[in-house]
Amino acid sequence: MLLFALAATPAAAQIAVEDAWIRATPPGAKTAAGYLIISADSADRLLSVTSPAAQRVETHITVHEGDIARMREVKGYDIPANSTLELKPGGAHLMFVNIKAPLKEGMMVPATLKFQRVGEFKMAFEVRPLAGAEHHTGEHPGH
Ligand SMILES: [Cu+2]
Repeated sequence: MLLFALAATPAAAQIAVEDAWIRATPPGAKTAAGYLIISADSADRLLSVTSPAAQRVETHITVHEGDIARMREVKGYDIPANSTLELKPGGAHLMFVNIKAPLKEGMMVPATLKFQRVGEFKMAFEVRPLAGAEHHTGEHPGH
């Protein structure tokens, strides 16, 4: 009876991930930005991310200094209990560094998220087109 009771105990903390995607890369690119939304029912911290598609994955934030947006590496992200952490274009993002092959639309890129509380969480990012809500090439008046 005791063993049965222990086995039936549900996991204490849960993490859910949605809308995980990576921007497709132009030829020769060494880095790619990844985005996702993480929900946690207990306070947790995303410590690090690894992926077989890149030499390393850094956790970045975007800091605005006047008109200039700069990326800065941070040591992971806190996720308060019953809340979501949203990594999105123009804000916090994952930076896949030294990618091993170009990322093309429709590919799935596996990754492992490491959390302080729930431990490792395996998931995959969908590669989406380069031209999206935010793109930096062409079409700017005055260029
Ligand atoms: Cu970055």
